[in-house]
Amino acid sequence: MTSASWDLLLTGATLATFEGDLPYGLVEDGAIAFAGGRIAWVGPRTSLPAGAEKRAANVEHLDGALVTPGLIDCHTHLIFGGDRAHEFDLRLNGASYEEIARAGGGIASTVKATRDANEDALLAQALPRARALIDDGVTTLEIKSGYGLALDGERRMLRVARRLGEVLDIEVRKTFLGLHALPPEHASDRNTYVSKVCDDMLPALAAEGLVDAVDAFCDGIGFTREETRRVFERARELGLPVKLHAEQLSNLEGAALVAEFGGLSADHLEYLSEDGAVAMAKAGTVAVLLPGAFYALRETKLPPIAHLRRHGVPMAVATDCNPGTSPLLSLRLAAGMACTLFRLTPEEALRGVTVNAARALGLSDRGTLSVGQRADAVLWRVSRPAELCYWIGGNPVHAVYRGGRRVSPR
Ligand code: DI6
Ligand code: FE
Repeated sequence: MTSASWDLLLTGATLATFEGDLPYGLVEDGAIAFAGGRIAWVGPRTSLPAGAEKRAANVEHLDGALVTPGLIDCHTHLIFGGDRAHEFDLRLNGASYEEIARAGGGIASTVKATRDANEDALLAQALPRARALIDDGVTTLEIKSGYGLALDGERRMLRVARRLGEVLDIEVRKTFLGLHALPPEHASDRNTYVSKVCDDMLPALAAEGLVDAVDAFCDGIGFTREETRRVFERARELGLPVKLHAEQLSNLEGAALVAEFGGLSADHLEYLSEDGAVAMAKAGTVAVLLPGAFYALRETKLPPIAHLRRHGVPMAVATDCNPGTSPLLSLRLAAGMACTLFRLTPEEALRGVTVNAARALGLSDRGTLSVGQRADAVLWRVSRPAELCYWIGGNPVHAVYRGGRRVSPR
């Protein structure tokens, strides 16, 4: 008996590889093999080498079921204290945002609840949210800080992000979002806060290995271009990539700014100008579309998809999971909403939660089904890729593999 060289061989699969020129990179009656946490073989079943089934420790025949790369949620604020469901209720009973904010609500209430929670409490609250995303097909998750807004609180959030990845055996990419909101103690002195972010918080957290990328909220109710530029310059000195919440509620030309720094992504983009799209295309900056926030805010201004397509800007889709503007716990639903609300094609939306989401995180070892990539894959109980965007609700996941290991169902 020969010893197995593949850990798992899946045959009779419909593979959406997102490789090559075919729509979805589709391979009908395909086969895919994992070995040592990587994809060792992928292609039509009829091209498998002779005796392939004997080379595998485990073989599963899928009867036409769909396999995609593991989904990548490239923009979340998954770690936070409390929630804002009560405010949602108050608003739908007639209270205004202003009244709620005056009563200490809004983002300030999440900052307070996050500051009041210790690491274990934050982890316990985030776990079911992360599990919901994983059970829905996610194998790589980005999580931002930004509800601590001081060194201790930001550190706590990023440490919890790291622990979450360890506990759940998925990869968590950690993004420092010190310029998310002005903390109450700096309400009348924003310059000091920006200096603290650039000179104290970011260098300290980067030295602790807690920062994979740096983000900011560049907007009328967030931070100016000049403030954003300051934190980007510090990120560049530290060798860290940047990304930006840009053009969500108004056009401050944040997309051009993040492109100037060769940024990984510009996110939201409802108010993006065509010039901004051109700058992103030149820099290779990914457009991350967040239909959950568009929906929850009942936004009416659509991101300029035609400009993004015309200039060849890669588009990703993410949940933006956060307690204020996008309490969304399904990346597959985000992809569906990108189709229904933003008119992406299902192929664009699915490239947006796989290969282009990997790019938005600067990761080249995942996002497609091809030899040498990480063995991150989802087996679905559907047979056509478009179904992933078409069905609303339900749970079509059969199994989720990360690095060749099954992470859902557990
Ligand atoms: N844009 C958003 O939509 C969220 N953050 C951001 O920069 C809102 C976060 C919250 O309301 O808690
Ligand atoms: Fe966000």
